[in-house]
Amino acid sequence: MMNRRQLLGAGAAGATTLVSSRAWGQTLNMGLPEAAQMDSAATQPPVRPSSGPDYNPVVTLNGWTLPHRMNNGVKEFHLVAEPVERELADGMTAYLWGYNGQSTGPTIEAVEGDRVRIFVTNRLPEHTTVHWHGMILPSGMDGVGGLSHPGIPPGKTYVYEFDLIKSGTFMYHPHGDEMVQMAMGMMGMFVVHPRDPAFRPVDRDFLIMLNAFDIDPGTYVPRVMTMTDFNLWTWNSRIFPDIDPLVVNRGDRVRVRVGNLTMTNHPIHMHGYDFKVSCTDGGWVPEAAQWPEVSIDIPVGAMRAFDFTADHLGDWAIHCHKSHHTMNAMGHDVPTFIGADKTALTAKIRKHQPEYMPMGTAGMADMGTMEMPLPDNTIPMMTGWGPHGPIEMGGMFSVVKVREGIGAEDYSDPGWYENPPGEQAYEWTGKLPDFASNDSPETRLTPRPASKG
Ligand SMILES: [Cu+2]
Repeated sequence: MMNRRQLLGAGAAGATTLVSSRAWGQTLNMGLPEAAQMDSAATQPPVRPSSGPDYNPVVTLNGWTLPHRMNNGVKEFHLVAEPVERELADGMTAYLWGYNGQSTGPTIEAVEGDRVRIFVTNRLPEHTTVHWHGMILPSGMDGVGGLSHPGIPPGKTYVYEFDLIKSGTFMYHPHGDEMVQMAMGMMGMFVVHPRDPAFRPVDRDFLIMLNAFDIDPGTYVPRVMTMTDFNLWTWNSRIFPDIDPLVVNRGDRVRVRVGNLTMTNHPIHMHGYDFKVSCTDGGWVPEAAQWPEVSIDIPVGAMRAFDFTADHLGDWAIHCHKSHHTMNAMGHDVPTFIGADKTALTAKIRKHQPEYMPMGTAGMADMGTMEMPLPDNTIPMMTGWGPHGPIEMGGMFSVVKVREGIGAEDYSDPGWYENPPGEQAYEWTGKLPDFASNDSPETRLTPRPASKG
């Protein structure tokens, strides 16, 4: 007579060939895998594979990779959908919904050909599902609540199980009360590495999920009914100046994978380089079909990965090219005062409000240096200090830091780049300094053509 464990095992065995029901019964029914938790918004080091095919793991900016366990040849993961507190930047925390302690959720990494079993426990106050965006899988595993399977009720755990038949960059998010749950921060990325480690290998592989929130200054919970007028544009639920830099050793092959689960497109622009789109969430782009770009538009509900070789030393901005998306918590119904003379008005207002500051008549750059008292739990619209002054950015902005001598596993911030003599814009004071005619190969990317004559 079989006990309950053996019966469960017998049901799940299906067509697999096993030595004895007792042996696999013990391994198959291990109970729920541990649900790892993360309490930090710091970028966690990449997790090298401990078994199976080798691959170069990804680095999720201000994120982490979900651990797995092997169970009878199946990679098992445990996602927990739950309310989380996420530090968007120093001085601003949001009350979101996410996975395993964070929003965005942890990155799932596996290998083409793997079978994965993903336990999803719902600790939200309403049902949820997980849709595996871009994956080719059985219809009933697709995670559309009501269509693929019933919603996962609060307190319950569902199991998704499927084979990873192709490599690439995919995403996961709820497909039940989707508008609310995604506005609350529920999303993550799912990277399937090629089975052949020699297929388009890179040395550094960064992941960015574009997301957005509408959180009034001084409050903690996003407005979930906002459609387009978000005030916080985030990468992996993080805003500049606290998005970590992309640290790269000179000469590295680098890939940046960018997913977009916001409600608008984001043209991601990287300075100092040109690059090519190597992969979409539909698959790898054949090399003959790639063309050079310096900005790539990431459409809504899509992923684009681009590759480049890090030949050029320096601190290179990488950001969304929609200028409103590199601002933090700003209001959009503010009048424009460019060119207006507020002198007389200022005198009148100051009779009643002595601290009044006239703003905006000469542009808004003074916002970058001003230290006005702010409500609790917000950060300035334009902020961040570089080696040469205020950077006046926010939101979707970071820096690619290319240096000599960065160790293979080192992602720590190397500080600011020091421009060599002759390689930094300078003030004209009436005559050119000596370095202006310096022909040293270190200070020129291309040698000056020999003069004719
Ligand atoms: Cu944008």
